[in-house]
Amino acid sequence: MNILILTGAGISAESGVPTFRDANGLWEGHRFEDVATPQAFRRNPSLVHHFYNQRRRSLLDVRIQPNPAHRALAEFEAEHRGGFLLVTQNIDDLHVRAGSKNVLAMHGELLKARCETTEEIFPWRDDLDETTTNPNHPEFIGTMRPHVVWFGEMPLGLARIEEAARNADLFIAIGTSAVVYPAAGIVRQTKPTCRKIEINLDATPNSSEFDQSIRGKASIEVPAFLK
Ligand code: BV8
Repeated sequence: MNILILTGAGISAESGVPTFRDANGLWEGHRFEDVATPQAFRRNPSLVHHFYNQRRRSLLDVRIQPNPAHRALAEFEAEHRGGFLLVTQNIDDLHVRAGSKNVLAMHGELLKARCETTEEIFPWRDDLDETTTNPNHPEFIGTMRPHVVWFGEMPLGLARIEEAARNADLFIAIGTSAVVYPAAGIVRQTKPTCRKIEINLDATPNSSEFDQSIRGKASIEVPAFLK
C-alpha cells in the first residue's frame, strides 16, 4: 500500500510552534505575504532575516519538542514497508527530530540557509545576516537567504509529490488549512480509489474532498488513527 501524508502548521501547534491562523497571518503587524516574499527580501533583507531569526530562535527553544502526532507518524513509517512519503509544509524540523525518514519539506527548512549566488545549502548561523549584507566581512560567502520557499516561489519536490499523489492508496492531510497552493491541490491529484483522510480541529475548504474528516487535536487523533 502506498501512503502519502501531508502536514501543515496544525501538527506542530501542540509542540508550541504558533500556526499561521493563530497569528491571523501576521507577524509583528506585518502580513506573512509581505515578509515571506523575494520582493520583501530584496527591499529589506534585515527585516526578513529578523523575521526568520526570531522564528529560528523560538524553534530552538528546548521546550519545543515533537509531539505524539509527529512520533506516531515516525513509528508508522518504520513499521510500514510499502511506499511512504511524508510531505510537510512546515519549515520546523520536528518530523525529522521525531524520527521520520522519508520527509519532503516542500516549503524549505528554517534551520537551513541558501547562498543566492551558488545555490549551496548550509546549516543556518545567526551571524549570517551580518556576513551576507557586508561584502567586506572576512567570511562573506555570497548573499545568504533562508532556505525557505516564499510566496510566489516554486515549492520544492513538486514532481515527486505529484507522482506520490498519483500512486497513493492512502492520503492523510493533517493540520493544514488548505489555503496555500499548490499544497492544497495535492488531494485532487490522488486517484479515485485512494482513501483520503483529513485530520484537523476545524473543517477546511478541502473537507468535502475527503472520505473521512476527523475533527480533533493531532496529538490525539493521529496516533489513534494510525494504531
Ligand atoms: C507558488 C514558508 C507558483 C515560508 C510558506 C490566489 C489564490 C490561490 C493561490 C494564490 C493566489 N495568489 C497567490 C497564490 C499562490 C500562493 C498561495 O497559495 N497564496 C495563498 C496565501 C492564497 N502560493 C505560492 O505563492 C506558492 N508558490 O504558487 O508558485 C508556482 C506554483 C506551482 C508551480 C510552479 C510555480 C508558495 C507557497 C509557499 C509559501 N511559503 N511557508 C514561511 O513559513 O515563512 S506557506 C506557509 O503558510 C506554511 O508553510 C503553510 O504552507 C502555510 C500555512 O498553512 P498551514 O500549514 O495550513 O497552517 P495554517 O496556520 O494556515 O492552518 C493550520 C491548520 O491546522 C488549521 O486548519 C487549524 O484548524 C489546524 N490546527 C491547529 N491546531 C491544530 C490543528 N489541527 C489539528 N490539531 C491541532 N492541535
